[in-house]
Amino acid sequence: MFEEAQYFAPVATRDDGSIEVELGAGHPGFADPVYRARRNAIAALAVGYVPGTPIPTAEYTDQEHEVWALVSRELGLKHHKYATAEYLRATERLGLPAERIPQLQEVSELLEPLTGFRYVPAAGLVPLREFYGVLEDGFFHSTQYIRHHSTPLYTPEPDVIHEVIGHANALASDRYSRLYRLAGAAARRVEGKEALEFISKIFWFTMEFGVMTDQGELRAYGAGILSSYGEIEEFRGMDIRPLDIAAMGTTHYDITKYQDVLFRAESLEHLEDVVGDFWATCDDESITRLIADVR
Ligand code: NLE
Ligand code: FE2
Repeated sequence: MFEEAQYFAPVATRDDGSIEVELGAGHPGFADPVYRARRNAIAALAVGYVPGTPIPTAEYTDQEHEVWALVSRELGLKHHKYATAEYLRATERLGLPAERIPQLQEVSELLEPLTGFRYVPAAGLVPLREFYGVLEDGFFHSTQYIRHHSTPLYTPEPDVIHEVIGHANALASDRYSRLYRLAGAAARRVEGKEALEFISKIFWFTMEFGVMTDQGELRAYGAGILSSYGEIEEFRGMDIRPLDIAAMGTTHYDITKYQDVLFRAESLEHLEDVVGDFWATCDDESITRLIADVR
């Protein structure tokens, strides 16, 4: 029940000190050596990063900027139809560039005055407790490389489009960013691995892939749906279940595919009441009880 889908890819250091970020065989860039080299070089910028210092600049190629511009345009159109009003308001507040990839430093500087959130570059593999824990302090770990140009509509791993168009826009909302911070506080409060994984699954089915009733229809607020112009066209047809802490915390998912099980909140207040309150109050004992009830 608790096999962990890897969120960030593992990183290996080669003998010459350069790094290799693991890439699954199903990734569209798997057989493209030029892409793999770019991904490794951009990921290397994050190695040794000290929080609070400027995030190193990634010199993106024209082709990479074009991928951003294309995805940005497609998502801009689809968000009006499929994203929640709160997310749409937050995108206006943040004001990301549409024609070029913004630097993470720039994203961080746009975000901080709004909700206090700052970006931290991640080469790969950030331990769960670290990734979630620092959310409480307003730090968000982010990849800096971009998806493969052959498949702009969907990528099976977090990339700069997902982190920024999906997450930074949501983090520009006072109410969503508060939920991220509560997830962080919960992750720090628990001691057991099972409890931490339970919290991370609630995060997955809400801040990553959450949907809710909004303006009378099913709309997405989860970053993983909002960063893919392929998946965003499909989520309304998936298996939509009622928001339920025990169910979300124990349902298996595969990060590399369109999510076929989604959980629906009835409103933003409903999400805050159920998930916000859970994160604000949960501990190892209460989570163990929830898991036992499901089994
Ligand atoms: N599938 C997402 C996208 O294509 O934007 C990225 C991974 C989200 C966990
Ligand atoms: Fe994400």
